[in-house]
Amino acid sequence: MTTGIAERVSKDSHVQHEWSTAEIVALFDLPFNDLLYRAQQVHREHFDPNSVQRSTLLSVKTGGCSEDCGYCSQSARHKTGLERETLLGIGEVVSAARAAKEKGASRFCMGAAWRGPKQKDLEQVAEMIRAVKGLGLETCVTLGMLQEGQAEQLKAAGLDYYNHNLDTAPEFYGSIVTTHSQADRFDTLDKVREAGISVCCGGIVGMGETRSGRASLIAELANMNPPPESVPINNLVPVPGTPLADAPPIDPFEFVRTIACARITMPHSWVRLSAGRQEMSDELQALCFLAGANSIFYGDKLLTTGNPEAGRDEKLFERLGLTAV
Ligand code: SAM
Ligand code: DTB
Ligand code: SF4
Repeated sequence: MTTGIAERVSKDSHVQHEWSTAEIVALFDLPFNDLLYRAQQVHREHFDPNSVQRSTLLSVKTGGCSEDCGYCSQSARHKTGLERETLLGIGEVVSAARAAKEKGASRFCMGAAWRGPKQKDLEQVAEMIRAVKGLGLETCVTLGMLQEGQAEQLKAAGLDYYNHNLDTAPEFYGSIVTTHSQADRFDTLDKVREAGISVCCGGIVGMGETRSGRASLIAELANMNPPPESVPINNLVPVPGTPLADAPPIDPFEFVRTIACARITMPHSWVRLSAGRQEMSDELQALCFLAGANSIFYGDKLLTTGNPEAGRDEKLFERLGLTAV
């Protein structure tokens, strides 16, 4: 029996967290080599250090989202010049999934720019999940907030993972998003868990948060009971027209430290080196793998922004002796 996450948050003062923010700040503060050594030790206890899981993303409904997330190209409130698209047809989704499988992805993730799905939309997404699952791929969707009963419908269609991020420290969340709260996010995460779907939940760094803010986000993730099976760590992709277009980039070593802290505090989770990889050198990505990242998005596009071409990733895997899960 898992503890309800929303319940844990509303009774926050009574919760005995396994990881305090201060403990995670102390990890961040370690000399870089000590932190990486510790992360690598934890990584090797629980995973093959030379295997990396690969998921391909597809935006099945792009743009026009009612929410005001300050980083997002798809919010209707920001003038990003992104063209809105309606929900893709099943044929397009199946051919993209088939191509992803042929290129060597093991999971196919479908994202929709919604506050949450309407019942009619959910039925169409369920059909997509059934079709993708039928190709022998693991399935993941990210559709926003779920209503009662919707997680069960997704589970019945064959959904393996639901992605719903906490995105940033609780004390910073209101500076980035005002149209929903972290409590709303926890409510959906509880529904996903209760339906028996694996949880994919992480966040974004480089939005102007402090080191303590990054530690506080990691503490929230690590103290979930159980922690998410998959933890995407996104480096902000600054999108012109969004409030965060000019956010100063995070020091790359601080990004690696964030990965290492996630690995140490969530030893059994897949830690995903997510958005922002296109702007990273091969050397920086290698450091992220050394710090315990063992999953990536694979394919030329994320949802609306770029990702390294599959060929570049293939070469990097070969140079580092990595194998795909
Ligand atoms: N609407 C759904 C939601 O908010 O959960 C699903 C789609 S949303 C685009 C999925 C995640 O992508 C966000 O939670 C955020 O972590 C990440 N993301 C969005 N825009 C980003 C950006 N510009 N840079 C880095 N990560 C981003
Ligand atoms: C996640 O944490 N990162 C992915 C996935 N979950 C859905 C999305 C990254 C989006 C980056 C910006 C874009 O392409 O629009
Ligand atoms: Fe973007 Fe999702 Fe926020 Fe909508 S809810 S603006 S798609 S991150």
